[in-house]
Amino acid sequence: MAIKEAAEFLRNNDNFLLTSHVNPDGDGIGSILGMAGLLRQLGKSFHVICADPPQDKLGFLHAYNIIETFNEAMKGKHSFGAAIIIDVPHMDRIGATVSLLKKDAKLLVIDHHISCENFGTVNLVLPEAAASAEIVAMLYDALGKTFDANSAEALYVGLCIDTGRFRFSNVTPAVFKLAARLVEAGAAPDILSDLLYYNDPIETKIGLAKVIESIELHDGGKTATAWLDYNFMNSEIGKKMDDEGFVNQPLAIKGVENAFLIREKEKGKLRISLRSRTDDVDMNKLAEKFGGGGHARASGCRMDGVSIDEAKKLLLAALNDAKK
Ligand SMILES: [Mn+2]
Repeated sequence: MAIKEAAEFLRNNDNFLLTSHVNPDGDGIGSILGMAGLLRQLGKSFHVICADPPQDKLGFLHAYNIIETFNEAMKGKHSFGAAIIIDVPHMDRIGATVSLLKKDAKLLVIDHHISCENFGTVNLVLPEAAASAEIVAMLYDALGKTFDANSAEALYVGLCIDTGRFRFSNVTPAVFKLAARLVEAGAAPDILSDLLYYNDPIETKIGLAKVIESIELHDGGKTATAWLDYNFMNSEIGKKMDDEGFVNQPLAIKGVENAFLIREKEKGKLRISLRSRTDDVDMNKLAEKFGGGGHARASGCRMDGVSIDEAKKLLLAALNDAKK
């Protein structure tokens, strides 16, 4: 039903703002580029604008150059009456691009976060989908369109990133079926894997060493914590490294079920990644206790005004409570 409504939304509107969350990641970018390909086939006009520049490492995507980064001057140029907002659980997360929307703008929200607030005029929110890219692909089918090579590549990247390289519990037969169709349409798994995962700047490897060194086991070895402090995060190395996958280091230890990675990018402001590889703890709920959210096995939150040590204690205590 929501699929039909979303397809209608695309048919009945035009001149869209197409956007994702602040600091857009592989699924956000892959999904909006995949959607851009669909809009082009529908003969629609649109602008792809995000609040922040996409990650450099996604620069290999063939459609990458259509992504614009928000600037204040855009306010005088654009006032969109319709927007497609992808991989965004609540309105604040689109950041400054909100100022490019008319007050009564119609919004199509496409998302797979369980915490999504359904803030759109039409909401296509499917928490069972592995990636927002999977939902965008459903819209191709609903509208009877086929993937062009650039869109297939972008959607494949979204799918690959949000399934942890087809490894997480969200991987279903449907994910592999879609991946197969995207490969048929031109996505090259070997080339894309190389570009995504075997292409690290040296700074990332040095950062990784630092994270591994910081790992501590708790709870009889079932929980692992790791951290990067303000000084390292703001060193020359810290600024150049890509720390996106770092939380997998503490998680990938034999016997570890839950992991927390604490990063202090700004003084006194902690960003925390929460991961689990069992269903014993809901990391979305745990993150919500601290004002964050995400998925049951992968979520994030922030803490202000506490030290890394205090944050560790708060997280471990909350984890203990969540298990009861
Ligand atoms: Mn996603």
